[in-house]
Amino acid sequence: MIAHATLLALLGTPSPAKIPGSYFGMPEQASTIAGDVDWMYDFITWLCIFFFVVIVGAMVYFVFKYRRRAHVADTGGPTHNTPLEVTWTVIPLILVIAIFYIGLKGYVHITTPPANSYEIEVIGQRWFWTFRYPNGAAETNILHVPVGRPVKLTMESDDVIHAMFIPAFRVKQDVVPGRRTELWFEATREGEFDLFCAEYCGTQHSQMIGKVIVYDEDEFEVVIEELARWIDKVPDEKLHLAGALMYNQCSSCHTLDGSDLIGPSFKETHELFKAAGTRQLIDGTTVAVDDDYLQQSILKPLDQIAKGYPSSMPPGIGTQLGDRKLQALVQFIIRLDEVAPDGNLIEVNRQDIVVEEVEAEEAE
Ligand code: HEC
Ligand SMILES: [Cu+2]
Repeated sequence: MIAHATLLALLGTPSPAKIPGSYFGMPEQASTIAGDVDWMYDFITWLCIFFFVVIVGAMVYFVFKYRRRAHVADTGGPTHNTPLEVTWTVIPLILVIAIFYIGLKGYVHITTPPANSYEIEVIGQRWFWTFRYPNGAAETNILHVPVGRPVKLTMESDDVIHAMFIPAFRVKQDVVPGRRTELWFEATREGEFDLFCAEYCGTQHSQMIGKVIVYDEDEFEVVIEELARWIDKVPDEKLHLAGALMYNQCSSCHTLDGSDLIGPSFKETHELFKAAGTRQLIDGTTVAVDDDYLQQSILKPLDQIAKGYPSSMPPGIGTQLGDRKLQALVQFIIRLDEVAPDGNLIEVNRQDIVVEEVEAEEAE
């Protein structure tokens, strides 16, 4: 940012650090680049305001001063003024070159992740985000990151174009099927910030929202460690409660109260299971709604499509889960009357369902 500072000095404006946030309704600043982005935004806006006032002011003034009056002869007016024309060409030229230069520097900076970045894999799907960490931990719609360390997101889409947008960090990047895109940031403050999909991706696009949680480095390690292993610490008889914690991955398409969304309500599926009922598939066959059907429906959503519904369940959803999480979701549907008695999910806390000793049993 040396050149940045030099230019600021040249332009006679205060250094960015001294500007108290943004004047133009930007959200809070929580990353290393947020201050620079806002400074540039404010600078361009003030520049526009300044020239608007000067140019429109002069125009209005001249309209009055040189308005047509009866006793003044029409002399034709000036046609040319070299010093004036050079001035109004050179000053804007310097300004736009300065803006381009700072912009280019900033662009190169925000598109080049530092070599020591912490890497997180991101998958965008209609209509949720999955974040996967180097230790195998995964979480939906909640991105955990350390403060004061560059974080690089490597992003892929499983279906259509999405876009990762974290306003407080001032970063936004398209997530495109068939291509890996990257985005990096370094959070400067601990706390919770909004995360959005910023590319219209279908009917439930507005549900594709999440949170970034920023921790100090030690706490971050603990959270990620816990995230990788929590499901192994849930005893079998509480797996349905673990499933309840994962329901947010399914909620954009499956309700709990019997109403249809994109897919059948889990209430209906649950009732079919209890009644040992069957499901008609689009290929004309009928299949029993049993444990196996539930598992296969989650693992390979495209193999058995329930009649009357689109084949729009994301194929990748089950393969990312691992066996125990898959069991948790199956148990969640089987025991739905306990987890969502009246169509509303009961409150479940991860701390309440994990048991430390179980880990040893499950490990062998
Ligand atoms: C993008 C929408 C979408 C999401 C997200 C989604 N599903 Fe589905 N799901 C569907 C559709 C559509 C069907 C019906 C067509 C079919 O059988 O694949 C379906 C069918 C099912 C079935 C079969 C139900 C029955 O009654 O026949 C199960 C079980 C299921 N989903 C579980 C899940 C679970 C568990 C999740 C979350 C981890 C999930 N789905 C997420 C769209 C979705
Ligand atoms: Cu999206």
